[in-house]
Amino acid sequence: MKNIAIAIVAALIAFLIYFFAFRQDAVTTEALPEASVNQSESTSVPPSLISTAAPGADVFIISPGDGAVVSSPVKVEFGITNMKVVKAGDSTEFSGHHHLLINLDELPPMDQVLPATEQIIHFGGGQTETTLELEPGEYTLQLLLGNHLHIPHAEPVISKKITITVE
Ligand SMILES: [Cu+2]
Repeated sequence: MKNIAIAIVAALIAFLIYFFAFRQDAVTTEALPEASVNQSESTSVPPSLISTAAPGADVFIISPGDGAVVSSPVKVEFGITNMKVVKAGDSTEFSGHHHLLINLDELPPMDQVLPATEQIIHFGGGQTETTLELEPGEYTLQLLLGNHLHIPHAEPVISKKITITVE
């Protein structure tokens, strides 16, 4: 029975990796909805699936700078300290992949698999930059590292939230 349970869990994890791996890059953000992450229906993952972050781990947005006035398309560069950027599915110690949070007022649960939405963009290919097509307006951007299973680390590695204006 134990083997069957392990097989089921392995299949589920494989599916999640497959699901997210094909959802990067194609980023369009016309008509972003207001932040709305539903926390009521999800459940926490087992602690064994949550990874530890290295001491001093940090992520930050290299550019644009906080308060920048830019024109679309907007190139966003991701910075990282004391952690390694890897592809989704790679469970190397002290590693993860970037997630860009756009206009997200309320953070998603930190002990669950991050959903893939227009406001939570996964970079499961290990990308360290992206280009956003944005309508004119004000936007907030924030980075959040996820582990091989798209789950934030035990001490979430999350950037300061910046605000940019697209002209
Ligand atoms: Cu992810």
